[in-house]
Amino acid sequence: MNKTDRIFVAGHRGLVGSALLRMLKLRGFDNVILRDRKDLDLTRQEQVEAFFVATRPQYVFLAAARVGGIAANDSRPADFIFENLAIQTNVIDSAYRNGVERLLFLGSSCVYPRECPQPMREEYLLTGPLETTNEAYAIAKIAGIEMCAAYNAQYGTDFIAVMPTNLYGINDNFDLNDSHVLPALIRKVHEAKTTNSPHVVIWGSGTPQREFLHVDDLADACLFLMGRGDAAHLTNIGSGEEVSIRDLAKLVCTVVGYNGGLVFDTSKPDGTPRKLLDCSRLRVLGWRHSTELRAGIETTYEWYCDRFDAA
Ligand code: GFB
Repeated sequence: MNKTDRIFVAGHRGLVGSALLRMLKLRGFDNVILRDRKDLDLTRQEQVEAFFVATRPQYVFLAAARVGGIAANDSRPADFIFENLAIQTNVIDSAYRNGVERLLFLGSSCVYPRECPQPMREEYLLTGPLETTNEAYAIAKIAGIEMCAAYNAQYGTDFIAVMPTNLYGINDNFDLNDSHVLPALIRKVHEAKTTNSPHVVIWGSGTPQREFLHVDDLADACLFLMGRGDAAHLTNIGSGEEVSIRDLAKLVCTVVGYNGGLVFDTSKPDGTPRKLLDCSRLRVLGWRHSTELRAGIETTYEWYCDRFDAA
């Protein structure tokens, strides 16, 4: 990828897309193509085709997606399967028809089977049943991964897919119903502290394990892979470190400076018990994450306070 190449970041307002955009700008890529949703609806095939014909991007980061935490996935499976299938089908096909040199598709670690051996290697894809709380989303993402592979096989395209672990960072969604666990905990604990509440409610049993990666590390890994001819069709991206939801909640309390208790609401789902990625495929290429979890939560919490607390 050269600094003057035309690069389309699909989904540049989201957690991942905005991190990709920051990193591309920082590294001097000055020909980045962006569209807001009101100007380009990626779920509409004609709009996407016309956009690709008009702009002819050479590289595409496909970070546009309907995403959400466990409750959003569980309660709105139709939105998650329709929007993701539509967006990725339109963008991947238009990328092929308009000669895109390389496309990077964002998958998710929830594409692996619920009872997958840990840590999860790329070849474990499609070897068992999925976690039910995010099955619709996972099936859409698997279709995107398979679509990239099918276009590469039949048309000789160079479309790669990455599987990030659970992500967090600035520009995340802090809505208490729809968000992922880390932004939800930052907000809940901060609000408990400011209202002198004696405890914070944590969904589920607190025993599930999750692996977290700061979104700036994910963006760095995506640029790293986009620039390498030897990147595999499928690559896991994670930190290699797991934490239980209970310990994560305690860490957020420490960062926020909250001394109250934790109450576990077991009427809420736990989701998959573990989903630790095996990242040896990426490691042998020489990439490793640089932001440790505590430091990443600290900067995200600072950003949250600047952004929302003043308001
Ligand atoms: O981050 P999260 O929503 O998604 O939840 P998943 C992770 C764990 O944190 C679950 C618990 O065991 C939740 O029950 N948890 C505790 C909370 N308190 C909270 C809270 O206040 N809010 C939330 N959201 N969780 C998603 C998938 O799964 O991960 C998506 O649904 C996607 O498909 C994404 O793969 C990365 O890790 O369970």
